[in-house]
Amino acid sequence: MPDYDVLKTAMKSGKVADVRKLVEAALAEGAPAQEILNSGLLEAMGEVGQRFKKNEVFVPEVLVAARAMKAGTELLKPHLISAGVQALATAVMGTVKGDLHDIGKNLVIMMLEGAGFAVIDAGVDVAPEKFVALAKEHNAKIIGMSALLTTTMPSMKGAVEAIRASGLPAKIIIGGAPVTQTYCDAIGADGYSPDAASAAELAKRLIA
Ligand code: B1M
Repeated sequence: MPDYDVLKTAMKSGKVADVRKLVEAALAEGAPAQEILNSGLLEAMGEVGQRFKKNEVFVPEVLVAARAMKAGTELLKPHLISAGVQALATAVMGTVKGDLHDIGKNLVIMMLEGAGFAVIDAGVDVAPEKFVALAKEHNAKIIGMSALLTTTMPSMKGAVEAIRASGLPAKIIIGGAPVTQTYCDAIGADGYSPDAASAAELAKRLIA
């Protein structure tokens, strides 16, 4: 079993090269990518978040940890995505307008790809009309939206309205730390999920 404390320490200090080395070593010794993600990278980012909340660390520290997390998740990506699976359907996935957080969005993308979806990454700060345009262009069956700020959540409502008004048949799924099932019901999205893995399961159920 890899020493996840060492990996977490490297990630929290933003040591990109060390994180890469440790993730590669964990994979080489046969640890499952999902375990490395959960027990190493996600736990470390959770701890950074708690310290950020208590003003024990500040934006630059969070940013370097986020960069290290991205470096680690990039290495895990091919292991999380099952090779050669025929795309179930296309999904468009983005972080909503005004919001620049992309780590959760990228995890959801990985899980959707792992579940067999072809995913169009709309990026961050995505306006409702961009979700509509991309979904139309790629004939998407799923539109996924992520929001990390209470101030950007309302943009999800605008996007749901724009998607419904466009007549697109795509199912809309939402998530992100402040998002809840109650909010999902209130804005008329098709589904909410609290984490990336269950977002992929939800998307599969919705297109079944
Ligand atoms: Co920001 N930030 N941040 N930040 N940041 C939070 C979100 C915050 C909770 C920190 C805090 O105060 N404790 C707080 C929001 C408070 C609020 O609104 N209630 C906050 C703030 C205030 C801000 C700024 C305003 C700070 C400032 O500038 N004063 C600013 C806003 C910038 C902007 O977006 N316009 C800001 C900036 C940043 C950084 C740039 C420094 C950096 C982002 C780097 C990046 O993403 N590339 C950052 C980070 C890293 C965080 C924390 C520490 C970590 C977020 C994260 O990546 N978590 C965060 C505190 C925290 O969460 N503990 C915080 C890991 C990620 C995997 O989780 O995205 O929740 P998450 O995804 C989860 C689930 O939510 C779910 O799946 C994932 C797990 O499997 N999920 C979905 C996500 N999307 C989904 C979609 C789905 C389904 C599930 O369906 C489609």
